[in-house]
Amino acid sequence: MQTGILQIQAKLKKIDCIIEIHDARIPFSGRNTRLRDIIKLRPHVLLLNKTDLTDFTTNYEKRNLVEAKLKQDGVDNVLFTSFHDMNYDSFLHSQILPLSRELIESRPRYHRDGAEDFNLLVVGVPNVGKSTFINTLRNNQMHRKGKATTVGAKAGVTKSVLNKIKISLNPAVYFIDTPGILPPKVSGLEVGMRLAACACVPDHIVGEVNIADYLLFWFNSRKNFSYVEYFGLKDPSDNILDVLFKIAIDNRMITRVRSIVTNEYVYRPDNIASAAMFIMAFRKGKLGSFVLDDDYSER
Ligand SMILES: Nc1nc2c(ncn2[C@@H]2O[C@H](COP(=O)(O)OP(=O)(O)O)[C@@H](O)[C@H]2O)c(=O)[nH]1
Ligand SMILES: [Mg+2]
Repeated sequence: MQTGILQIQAKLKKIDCIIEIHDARIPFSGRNTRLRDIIKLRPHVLLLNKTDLTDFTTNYEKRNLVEAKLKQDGVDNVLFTSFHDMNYDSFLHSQILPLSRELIESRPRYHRDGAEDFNLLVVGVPNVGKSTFINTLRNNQMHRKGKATTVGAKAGVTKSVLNKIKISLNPAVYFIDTPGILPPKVSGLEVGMRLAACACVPDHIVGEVNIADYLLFWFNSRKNFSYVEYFGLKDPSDNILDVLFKIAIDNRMITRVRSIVTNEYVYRPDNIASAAMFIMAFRKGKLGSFVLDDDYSER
C-alpha cells in the first residue's frame, strides 16, 4: 500500500499544488499522515467532499470547529464540497483557481521556478470522489468548443509526460488526470470502523456485520434513533443481531446453510445481506446527515 505515496512522490517534481479530497463525514479519521511530509513541500488544499451527507451545509458552528481543529493540525486551506450538486465552473473559477494561484505564488516553486504553467494533483484515500471530480473536469473540457482538451501523452515519451486536463488558459492551469490514491491511515479501531462505514476500505475486510454493529453503537451513543423508524423496529436496540434478524425477516433475506448437527440444509436469516442494507441506508443518507468524527477534542 506504499505505492500510492511513492507514485505521488515521483509525480511531485512537476506539481505545484496538491488538492487532497477526503470524506466530510470523517474530517480527521484516516487522512494519511505521510502526506503531511509531502505537503510541507507543496501548497495544499483540503476538499471535504460529500457534504450533502453531513450537516455541514446547515451547521456553520460545526464547520468552524472542524476548520479550527484542522488548522491546529497544519491544514490551513479547507473547502467544503459536494460533487453531486455543485457548479464546477464556478467552483473552479471562484474558489480552486484563485486559492491555488495565491498559494503557489506565495512560496518558492521547487524544481519549477520559471515555469509558466501550474499543475495541480488530486490525491486522497479510496472512495472520496477523486474520479468523480476528475472525470467531470475532463468531460466539461471535452464539450467546450474550440479549446484544446486533455493533453495526452506523446508516443515514445510517455514516461516523462503527465496526462493533463487544462482548466484555465492564462495562466495555463492543469489538473493531472490520474489521481494519487493514498492508503487510509488506520490509527485505531474506531478510526478503522469510521473509514469502513464511509467505504474507504472494502466492506469484506472489516466485515459487514461489524460495520453495522459499529454504526448501531454510534447511533445509540448519540441517542439518534432514526434507524428504529427507518427499519420499522419496535424499539432501539444495542444488539446488532436482533436488529439484523428483524431487517432480514422483513426483507426476506434468507440464506441456505448446511447444519453441522444434522448435515441437512436449513434456512436462516441472511445477516450479511441485512447488514449490507443497514450500511447502505447510512451511506445514502437515509438515516440522516452525520459527521462521524464528532469527538474533536479526543483526536
Ligand atoms: N453523496 C455523495 N456521493 C459522492 C460525492 N462525490 C462522489 N460521490 C460518490 O462516491 C463514490 C466514490 O466516488 P469516486 O469518484 O469513485 O471516488 P474515488 O475512489 O476517490 O475516485 C461514487 O459512488 C460517487 O458517486 C458527493 O459529493 N456526494
Ligand atoms: Mg477513483
